[in-house]
Amino acid sequence: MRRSIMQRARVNYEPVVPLALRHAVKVKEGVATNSVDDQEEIKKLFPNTYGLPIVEFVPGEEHESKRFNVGVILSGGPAPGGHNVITGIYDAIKKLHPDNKLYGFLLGPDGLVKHQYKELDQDLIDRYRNVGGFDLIGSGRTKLEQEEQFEKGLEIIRKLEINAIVIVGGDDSNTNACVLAEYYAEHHSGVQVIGCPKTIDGDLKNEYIEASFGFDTATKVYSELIGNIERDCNSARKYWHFIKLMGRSASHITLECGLKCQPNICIISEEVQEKDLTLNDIVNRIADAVVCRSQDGNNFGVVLVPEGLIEFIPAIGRLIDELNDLLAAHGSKYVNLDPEAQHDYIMAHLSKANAETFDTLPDDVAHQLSLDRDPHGNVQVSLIETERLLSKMVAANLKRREKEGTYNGKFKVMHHFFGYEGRCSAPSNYDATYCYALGMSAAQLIAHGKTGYMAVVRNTYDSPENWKAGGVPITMMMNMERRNGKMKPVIRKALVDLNGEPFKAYMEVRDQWARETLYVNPGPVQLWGPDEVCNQTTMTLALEHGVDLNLEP
Ligand code: FBP
Repeated sequence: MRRSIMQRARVNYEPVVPLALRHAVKVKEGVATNSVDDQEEIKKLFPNTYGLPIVEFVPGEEHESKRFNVGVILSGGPAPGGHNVITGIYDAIKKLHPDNKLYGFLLGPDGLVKHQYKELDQDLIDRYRNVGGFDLIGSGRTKLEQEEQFEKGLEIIRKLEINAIVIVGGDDSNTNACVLAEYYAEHHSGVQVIGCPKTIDGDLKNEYIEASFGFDTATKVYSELIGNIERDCNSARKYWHFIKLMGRSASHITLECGLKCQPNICIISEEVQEKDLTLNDIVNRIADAVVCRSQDGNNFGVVLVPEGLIEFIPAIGRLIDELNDLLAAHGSKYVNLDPEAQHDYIMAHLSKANAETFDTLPDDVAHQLSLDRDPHGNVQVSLIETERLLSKMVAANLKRREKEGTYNGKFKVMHHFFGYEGRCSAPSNYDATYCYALGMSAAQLIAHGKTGYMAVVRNTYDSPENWKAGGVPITMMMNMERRNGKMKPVIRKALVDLNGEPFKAYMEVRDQWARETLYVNPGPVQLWGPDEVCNQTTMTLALEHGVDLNLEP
């Protein structure tokens, strides 16, 4: 892919390396850990990687490091900063021993199983510093859980003399990393496995993981777009914009963008679930705001809708749980039926209460919920057009109010879905620096013989020099959950905490934001920087005036 001027200039950005990782390090071990729940089951499933201590890197003595090779896998949806994890690993392992090698497995975990890889050399690495996307090696969602997959992986690991695998991913992929670490430890294969916390969704976090990388950049990019829409909305004054934002389950992205941009309505799925709200309750709340604003002559507004909403509406959540089990148990018979027969099949097999809920859903939503799950058993919520569903229902609600004589405004809508627009964008300074440090931490965990750990970097609200680095045993974050009809060990997702400060801050102002127009436009992330990034005309104008743009391949 041809590199843009911004990309070529941004390569020169130097992430600040935390003091904790700048020189030789040794490991300071904490006390033994326990899983967040279901301790007995998790311990039984992970006898070799359970109960390990949390580790922190502190200054140590310089000494000659053993030579080792590393394989890296990018797993799941892209997130800004992934390339910096790779450059961080590369620089750190080369510093430990110049003959160390880094291999990238292509297109996710599949690359390991199918033996598709490339060696990452200095030239390649240098081209991808601070560059968004995952395209250096690609990503994929294959679930690593079968013994044959682990054994196939072992063949290529042996061939390339790899000592450790780093899996960069979200909660599901890091669960896989832990399963792989346990398998290789149990079979004394001498292969270490380290995880790295990635996902724009922001739901892989806990006491030790402050943020999953990508969340910072993605929310900045979405907020820039939302801010622009708000400005248009306040200029043209004629549309209600329904904006769906990515985040498969948790509403962290929606809340963060809401706080940054101050839209009229910001729906938080976790609140919907906690208060046992129905789709109609949500629609009523939006319609109330539309009516109230129209009384002041403001027939426009902005509504933020989290992508995962549908699963958090309790009645629909119960329906999805039963559908998951049904599809897992009857999958092969069911997939060959035509859509109408699939609908009848589902209606015949669901419990009465869930069949009633299923029957009330618009056809397209019912159809999406009846489709195959992703390899981790998740409904593909990014394909459900919740923003259209809500706006249609609000329009019907307003029609009713019009007939009753309680509303006579105008309601014209625009729909947007922001997800893919942000998850491959150039990493913000935070994500560039954070990811580079995560890569370095992963390398140090490997050098210190650790396995079954997730690389962590903490204190990231302080200046980067003072960030702390280390590792947390992955088993510590696990509990048992139902997936594809079976109880499985998985990393517990961090949902929006309704008692946390971000949500409380929103609660205090939301009534006022719903009524008034208090939009904020945060602007673009790369608003300042070197001239060649910020002070360029359009390429059209430059080319029209004979400027040589050096369109290097
Ligand atoms: P990860 O959890 O793998 O980081 O992916 C997050 C995400 O971007 C979600 O926000 C979204 O629901 C999903 O991926 C979309 O998946 P796909 O890339 O398969 O369309």
